[in-house]
Amino acid sequence: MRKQLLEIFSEANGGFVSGQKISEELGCSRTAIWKHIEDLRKEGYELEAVRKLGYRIVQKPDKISGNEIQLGLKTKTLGRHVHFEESVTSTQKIAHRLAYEGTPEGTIVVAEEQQAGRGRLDRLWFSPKYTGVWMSIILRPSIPPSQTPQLTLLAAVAVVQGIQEVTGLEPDIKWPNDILIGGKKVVGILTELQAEADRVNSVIIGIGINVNQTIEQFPEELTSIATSLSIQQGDKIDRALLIQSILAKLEDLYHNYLTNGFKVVKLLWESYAISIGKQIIARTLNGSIEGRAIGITDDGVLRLEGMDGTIHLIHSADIEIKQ
Ligand code: BT5
Repeated sequence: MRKQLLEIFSEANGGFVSGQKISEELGCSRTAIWKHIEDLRKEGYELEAVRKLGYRIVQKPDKISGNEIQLGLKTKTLGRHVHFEESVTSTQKIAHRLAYEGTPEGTIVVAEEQQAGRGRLDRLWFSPKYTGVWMSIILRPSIPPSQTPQLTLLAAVAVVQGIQEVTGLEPDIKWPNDILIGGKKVVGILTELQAEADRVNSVIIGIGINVNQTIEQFPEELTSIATSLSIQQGDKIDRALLIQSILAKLEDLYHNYLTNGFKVVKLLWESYAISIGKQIIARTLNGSIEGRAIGITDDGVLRLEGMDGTIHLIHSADIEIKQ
């Protein structure tokens, strides 16, 4: 009932909907409607009620929910199953469990807060309440495990395009998984696998986006390296809309990738990448290599030309771009 009511308001696009129309469409009494309206108010919706005109939504709550994400979603599979929670340790952890239990491809896990959000190599990802997008997406592509790093790059392209569409900002990608604005990190992507030796069961793409934090809301150790979309754009950003836009871009790219391979993704990725052509230091688990980033291979591996002209293939590293 609540979902139907929100759909009616969503169709009205901010305009008034009469009590009579609502009661006809929902098949319930005016008193029942009034109760649902009160429930929406308690959830943080600001509703205006005017005699003879009816009700309209003035402001949605600064919260996201499974409903908010699904209303107006333009995808066929991504986000059609939403597992939403207010507070979790990590959305990745839940997504792993759901993937293992056989949840359909495209299921997403979204939380308002992560108490132990994770980055790569067990690093922490700061994920405070009501301000960001903390989301894990479950895909089940028929590709060998060696090709899954391509999906990290694919996800980065989709996130950049979603951010561009919703905010007008123009983010950069730093190989492999960071999205930056003005040199500061605004998004981190973590791709994890459930696989056998030669077969992928599921790929879990974790996306963390700083959306509405103010600079004061970041812990001190992050203030010089991190930023949020709203700091950059100057306005509050609708997180549900951002999720919808990213899912739509991701679905398009993913289908294109499954049909035509990595080529299109590679071209798009290169057009957003800031590290290519620059002097960089790649810090890997086996030590650091300094040189010029000259591109990525068809598998999404970074090609780095060392000081002595040797070409190194970097599969996993932290990159520092030298000025
Ligand atoms: C990443 O790791 O950038 C991947 C982050 C993925 C987070 C998402 S949120 C949804 C899903 N559920 C999870 O539990 N995780 C995924 P890495 O490249 O290792 O970067 C981690 C480093 O970024 C930390 O060591 C900090 O220096 C910095 N950092 C931590 N929180 C940050 C934040 N909110 N914004 C910017 N930088 C941050």
